[in-house]
Amino acid sequence: MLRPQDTATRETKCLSGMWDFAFDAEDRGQIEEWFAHPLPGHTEMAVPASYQDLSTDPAIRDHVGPVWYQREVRIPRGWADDRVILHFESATHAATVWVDDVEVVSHSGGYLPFEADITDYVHAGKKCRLTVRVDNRLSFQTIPPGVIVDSPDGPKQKYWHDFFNYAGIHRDVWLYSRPQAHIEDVTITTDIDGDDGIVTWSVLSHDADSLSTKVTIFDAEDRMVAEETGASAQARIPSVHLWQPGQGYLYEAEISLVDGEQIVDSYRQTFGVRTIRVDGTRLLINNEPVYLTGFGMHEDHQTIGKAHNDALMLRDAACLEWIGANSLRTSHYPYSEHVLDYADRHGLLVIDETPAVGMNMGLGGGIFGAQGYTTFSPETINGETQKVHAQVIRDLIARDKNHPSVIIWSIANEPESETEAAENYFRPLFDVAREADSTRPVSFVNVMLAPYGKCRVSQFSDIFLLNRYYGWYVDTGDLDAAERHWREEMAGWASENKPIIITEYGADTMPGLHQIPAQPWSEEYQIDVLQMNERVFDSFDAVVGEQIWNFADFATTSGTMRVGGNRKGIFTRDRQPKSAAFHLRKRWRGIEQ
Ligand code: GCB
Repeated sequence: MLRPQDTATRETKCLSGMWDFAFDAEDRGQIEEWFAHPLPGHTEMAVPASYQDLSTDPAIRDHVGPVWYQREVRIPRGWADDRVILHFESATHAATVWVDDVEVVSHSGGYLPFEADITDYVHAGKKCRLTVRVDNRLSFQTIPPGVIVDSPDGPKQKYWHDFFNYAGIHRDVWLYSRPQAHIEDVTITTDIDGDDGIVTWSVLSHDADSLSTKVTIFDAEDRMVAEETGASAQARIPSVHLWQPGQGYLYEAEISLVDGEQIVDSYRQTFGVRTIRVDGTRLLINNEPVYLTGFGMHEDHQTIGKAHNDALMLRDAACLEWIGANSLRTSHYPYSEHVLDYADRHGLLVIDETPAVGMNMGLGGGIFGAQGYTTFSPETINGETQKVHAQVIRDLIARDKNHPSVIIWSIANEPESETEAAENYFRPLFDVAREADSTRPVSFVNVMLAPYGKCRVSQFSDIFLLNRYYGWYVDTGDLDAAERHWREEMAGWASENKPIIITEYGADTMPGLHQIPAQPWSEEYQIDVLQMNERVFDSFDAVVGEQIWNFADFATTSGTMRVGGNRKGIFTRDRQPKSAAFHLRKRWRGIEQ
């Protein structure tokens, strides 16, 4: 699937803005055919936004089930000869879409794009009614999983991941036009040969048997540097400008379907020329070792919840730069493509994660009350879930494969991984990822409950991604013991001849709480926990990256472990620094204050 784009042959119309909106607490909308007329009792809703925090009504924040969005749209009059596509960058977690009375697409999974060709149901220059039913329910067969529990007050959604179950249309909605014969997909991979870059592409087209494919490559100054014909072909860029950490140099491939001199369809794909390789305990980009600094993040903001907003993204990016972060993990789901575009342009390194989080009833038992469930079983996470999981891995890679910033695929966060059932569940999923992309390391994020020697899934990882809370969830307040235990465990992982990135470590911290001697929850203790971790990382060559949990405080489900959400942020939820931010700025950039 390509992104909506304005080119010589394609046009876009953004449908973000105000839509009509209705809750469907009793799930009657489909039977009553709400798509066929104005939504009953509708109010207004902003798109994109999570709907939960826009109101003051607890029933809205706690709503379990479908909500409906509706608006009219006029199809541009110039699109009469084109295909008309309706494209959603994401809708969380499941969506069904109607154009007037016709159902045009259904999609499951809250963080990846989907679209429908609606040409047959609309007319250029005429209006149509768009209706979208968005469902926030999670089950054992969704990624992430959850379960609906009945209660005297109605259904309650349980889930085992530590972030609030925001829902709604979280990213832009588009109408776009494309020609009848068109480009459907493009995959670009790169290599380096001496001073030159080698660019290999594969272009998939529809209804284009009699057409040829032409690819023209431009550098960042818009100078043409290579041109070749062929749907699967290669070009050489002499004296190539590499994409490097911190310097996101981008080329653009203009892909054209041509009939002689006539351009039938055209699409632009940016890319960077760089290589990634794991060599023993080193992670190499362009054959040079890299060390990752940065954070596990969240798409999470006051009021708009999980919606993407360019302005807020820029504030996050400014904080990342200020502190000296060169990387981030899209914990715990695929982020907006605009985040990856930004990372591409600025040379940020991204660990790109699927939404497979909360697949660990052992962990859930402690924090989220998952007692009584078995993680992998015919009644819980089962073969059907595994198929959905495989598809989400394919879809993530299909969406993000051309982003040079993406350097590692993470296929899950902290699943159960110490059991035979886990080994059987995950083995084929690593194969799925490697079949979809053989150019990047594949991994998953290991949890503390499956430490070195116990984990049965890490054997499949190209690189170890470890989340460890020494000094917080274990050895709380006792950093001497924490450091001793951490070193003992790290020695095990470091003996495996694979690189290690610590993808989570940290401590909940209330901004403004100061204590000497430092105690958990104080700003001083957060710094002490970081320093203890840094001593451990700095004494193992196999550690090639440190990503703190979390970039900023974020919303969670309510519970006795959370005070107004998760407070492990180095920045507050409104992106102001806690004391630890200055410590990190010194470590990562050498800048005092
Ligand atoms: C974890 C999870 C993350 C949580 C974090 C915490 O291990 O991966 O989603 O938010 O711990 O703060 O407990």
